[in-house]
Amino acid sequence: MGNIWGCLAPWHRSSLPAGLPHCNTPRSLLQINDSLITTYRDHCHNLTRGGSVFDTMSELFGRATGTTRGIGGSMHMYNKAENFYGGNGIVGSGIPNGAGIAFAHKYRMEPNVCVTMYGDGAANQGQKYEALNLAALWELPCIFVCENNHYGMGTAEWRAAKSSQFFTRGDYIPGIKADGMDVLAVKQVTQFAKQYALDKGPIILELDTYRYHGHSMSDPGSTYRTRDEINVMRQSRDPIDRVKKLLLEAGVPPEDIKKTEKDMKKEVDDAIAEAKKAPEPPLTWMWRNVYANPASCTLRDVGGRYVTPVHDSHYKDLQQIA
Ligand SMILES: Cc1ncc(C[n+]2csc(CCOP(=O)(O)OP(=O)(O)O)c2C)c(N)n1
Ligand SMILES: [Mg+2]
Repeated sequence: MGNIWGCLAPWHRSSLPAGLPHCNTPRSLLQINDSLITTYRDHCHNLTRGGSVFDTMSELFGRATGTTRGIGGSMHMYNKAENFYGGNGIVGSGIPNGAGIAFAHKYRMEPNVCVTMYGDGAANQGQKYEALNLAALWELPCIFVCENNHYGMGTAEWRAAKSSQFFTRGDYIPGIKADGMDVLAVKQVTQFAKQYALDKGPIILELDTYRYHGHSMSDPGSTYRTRDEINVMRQSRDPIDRVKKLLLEAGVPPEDIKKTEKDMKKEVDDAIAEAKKAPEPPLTWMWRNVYANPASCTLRDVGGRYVTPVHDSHYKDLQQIA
């Protein structure tokens, strides 16, 4: 933990609705040209948009080899080349941004949608309703995905939301509720939603999932629910166990599944070991991506000193480490 910069959004096994972000064919499934924007729980999304376990772990450890070169941290992973717009620490802020990205797709007459994800806690925010209004008014190709894991920060959905039927809370925007722990259900509902969004405009998907852990390091996750509830969820709904069961039923040999699991654990362990050895970003990168043209201004730092930030083109060392 001591190695990780910023707030750790735990890499929950079930926090990303199974099956959503990466499908290549046919065209009605999500493609890499379809945009994705999400909450601060962005680690798995990064993996589905060109990221590796190594660059994800590097980012968590604040290393220069990270997805955002070690200066973004847990909640700020992006990949512009793969149309992944983050990753954002501000709850709900991805919702209007997602509507904006969908606007860009429509404006450029691209056959693509923007998948815009938010949590059940964020679903009560005012900015969501402004974004839904414009998305509906302009028939933007946006799939709004409410990742309903039933809990917010130190609280439960029933304490925070008058209605927890999040798929109905788009008023004039239609919604579907699906089991977010069922990879095939998510695939199917996403396929439908993409076609709908392209033909008619925005749609809401509420994907029912579950958060095994507390919200973050300061939330033990046990003050607003029982341990029994968590155990029952793990035993009956875990998305990975369900896929395993499906594979076994389809005749995949158990030893093949075991080998895959072993290989994946090794890949993660190796990536962690490598990431820990990687260099930290140099201090000169501090101002990168903060100002479009930082050389043209002078800044006063917290110590009252005046500094002139260096322009991005001076960061030759970036290429050396990248
Ligand atoms: C605008 C804003 N308000 C408050 C916070 C603090 N905060 C971080 S996460 C969170 C709860 C979000 O719950 P939910 O949307 O359900 O997401 P989950 O953690 O369940 O994935 C809060 C209140 C924040 N980051 N941004
Ligand atoms: Mg939640």
